[in-house]
Amino acid sequence: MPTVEADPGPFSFAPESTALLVIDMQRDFLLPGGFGESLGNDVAQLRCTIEPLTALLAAGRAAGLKIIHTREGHLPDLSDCPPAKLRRGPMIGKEGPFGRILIRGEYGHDIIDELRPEAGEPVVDKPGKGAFYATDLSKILDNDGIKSLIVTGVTTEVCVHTTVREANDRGYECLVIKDCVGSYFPEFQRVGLRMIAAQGGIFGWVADSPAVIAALQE
Ligand code: TIU
Repeated sequence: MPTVEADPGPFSFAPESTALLVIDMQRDFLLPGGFGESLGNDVAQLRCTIEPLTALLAAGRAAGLKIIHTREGHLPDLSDCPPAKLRRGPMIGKEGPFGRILIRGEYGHDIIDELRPEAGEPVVDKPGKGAFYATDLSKILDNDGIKSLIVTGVTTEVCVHTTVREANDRGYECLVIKDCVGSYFPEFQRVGLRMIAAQGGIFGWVADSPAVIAALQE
């Protein structure tokens, strides 16, 4: 069984029951000139994940891992966007540089070209930060007998954390890949990763992508 050197200890996984989860690698969050940058964020903090994630995706596909992508966003009429979210994110649904911000079907809502899903890879549209809330993710994982998740994407302390915390509660073993998750805030990236593996791996493990790729190629 592939085993990865991880924090707080070795992470072993069976490829046939492991999914590689790619969270919200969307143009609205990652493209220069996009929504994320318009809020004053430095998208370079997220874009540094693209290259390692491209390599990890290739290795995951070659090893036969199930690949699942997610996108955060809402219906065009915003009927699935809680008023409380809209109050603190009044730009959601407004016309942005890449179409209506975080609206399904818009150019900015879709996944960046470098990490385009391949045919047959599920793309889970989610209205919230977590990938389980109001989605079919749990059914998709159950139907394929998935027990372990290798988790990547953005942002570390928001959508990645929410998803991993719930996945852990649901009984999945989660390995978060530190160079394949990104935060606009270096401090949150550092502390967000520490939180996962602290206390003996309170809700997961943390490793870097070269260690996972090496384990997949063993
Ligand atoms: N995908 C995700 O993390 N959505 C966010 O809104 N993240 C922020 O950090 N804003």
